Amino acid sequence: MRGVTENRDRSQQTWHSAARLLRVGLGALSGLVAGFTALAVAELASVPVRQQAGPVTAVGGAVIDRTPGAVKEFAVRHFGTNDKLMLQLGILALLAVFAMAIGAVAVRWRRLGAAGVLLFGLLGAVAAASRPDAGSLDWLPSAVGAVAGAAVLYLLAGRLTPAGSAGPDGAQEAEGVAPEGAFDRRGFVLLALAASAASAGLGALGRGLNAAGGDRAVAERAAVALPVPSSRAAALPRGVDLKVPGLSAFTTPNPSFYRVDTALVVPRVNADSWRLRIHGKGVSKELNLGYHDLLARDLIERDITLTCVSNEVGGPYLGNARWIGVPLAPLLREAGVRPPSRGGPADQLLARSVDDMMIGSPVETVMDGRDAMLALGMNGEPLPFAHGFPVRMLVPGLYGYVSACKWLRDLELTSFSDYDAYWVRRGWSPQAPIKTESRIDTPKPFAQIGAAEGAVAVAGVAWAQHRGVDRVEVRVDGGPWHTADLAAEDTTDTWRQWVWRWPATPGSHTLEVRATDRTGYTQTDQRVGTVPNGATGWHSVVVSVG
Ligand SMILES: Nc1nc2c(c(=O)[nH]1)N[C@H]1C(S)=C(S)[C@@H](COP(=O)(O)O)O[C@H]1N2
Ligand SMILES: [Mo]
Repeated sequence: MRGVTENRDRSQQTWHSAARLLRVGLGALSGLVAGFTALAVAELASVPVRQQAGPVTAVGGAVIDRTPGAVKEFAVRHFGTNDKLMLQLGILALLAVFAMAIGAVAVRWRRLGAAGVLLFGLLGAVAAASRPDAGSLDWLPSAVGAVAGAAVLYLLAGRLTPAGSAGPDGAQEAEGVAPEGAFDRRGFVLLALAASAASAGLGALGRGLNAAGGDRAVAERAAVALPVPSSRAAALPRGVDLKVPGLSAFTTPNPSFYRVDTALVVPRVNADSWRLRIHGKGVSKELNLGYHDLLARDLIERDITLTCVSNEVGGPYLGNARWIGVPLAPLLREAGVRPPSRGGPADQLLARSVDDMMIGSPVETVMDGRDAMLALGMNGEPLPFAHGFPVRMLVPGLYGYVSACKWLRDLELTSFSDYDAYWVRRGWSPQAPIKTESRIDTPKPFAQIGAAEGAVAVAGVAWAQHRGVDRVEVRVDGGPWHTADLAAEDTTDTWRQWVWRWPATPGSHTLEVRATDRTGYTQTDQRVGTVPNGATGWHSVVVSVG
């Protein structure tokens, strides 16, 4: 007798724990559905606010804002331009895990589960409101989404509790005989499906409407005809491009031009309503200009090689383009600005973007006669959105983070002592001219080179913007330096290709390169990292021949 009872107990226990497990699993699923609802509703709610206020973008942006320089370095280095995609996928994965946990909790404690969703919404709302460019309603999408998600979880969890399976009269509940495994399966499945479908619909609608806002900007950009610049760039000298296989093209095509910025969503600014304000210390006549005001001014066309301070030795974060823009110094003079050397009170030109990036450049440098410009065109077309449409700043010779503000909207004359720009607060130097560097583009690291090839073309680029590249040398296995052939020079503001024909011998070899600029400075072999003002050291590549 006793044995039989025990057996029955045990099988009932197994049944109970299996049922409990199923309910917990379905709870986790409910959490996922609720999370999906929250995100979808938030996406739709972000339409009247702004796309960047959506919770994933807001949290991602807040993470970026708080990421120390070194970690950002790591992300850029390992994920390249995919760093933002990785960040968003990471946030979504974390969110999914938490949503499942909250859902599992909600099976037992519905209110607690719903509160958990609201708490997450609060997190999103706080993140959104804390962005430097946050509008007063940026918290709203996260909040609305969280309320919808919490409601869905509360209802779904209700189907999973035995009480929820009770008839309208509550008979089962009252009798307390609901078997452990019993719950409103049909109700649960229907509700989960309905919530998922509705969320998918609302989310898609939100996405579509957000994209439509961008479409207007796309149409405006497509309608822009860049005027012929009054000061054109000379045709590229012959021999500026050595056309060695594997060597970077002299002019970098727009689609392959590197991109470094903090924007999770590329701003699609409407050119027609865009304004630029120039104001601040020492400005006697504030300027307020529209896009068409800039197009109507005298324009210059210049080749400039842009470089990111995060570019490691041998790294990919530089590119060369033919830019069209409004010369910046005359514009500043019109506003009454004098450089510090002429008694001007402001030494920092602080550029702000529509996404509230803040980039500070030395007024002295901007006004020293170099081709600092408000760029409107890049390689024959209006700036691509990813590169700052409608207007970005460029100062030849300075790293992008201290000169090249994209999606510009405001220029303020201020002082370095009064104001630290975005990257400066994160440990980077307030001022940073581009360092003289060189890179081996071919052969690639660890290339296997056939023995029969004879002279191997070792080729790459060297740059020392606004000083000019004077000489490039290559050495093999720490031996004597060999002077490479330099391509024709376009301008001192552009990089320069080089090639050295290497009489390769079989075996494993280390190739090293160093450049000397027109000031007579030869690149140091001392390796320093990118923080705080740019990497130094010789690029080296190990290859094997034979
Ligand atoms: N608005 C905005 N402008 C920005 C940045 C940014 O994060 N936001 N990054 C700067 C940095 S660090 C660099 S190197 C250049 C890169 O310009 P690109 O993306 O067109 O190559 O843009 C600069 N301008
Ligand atoms: Mo940069």
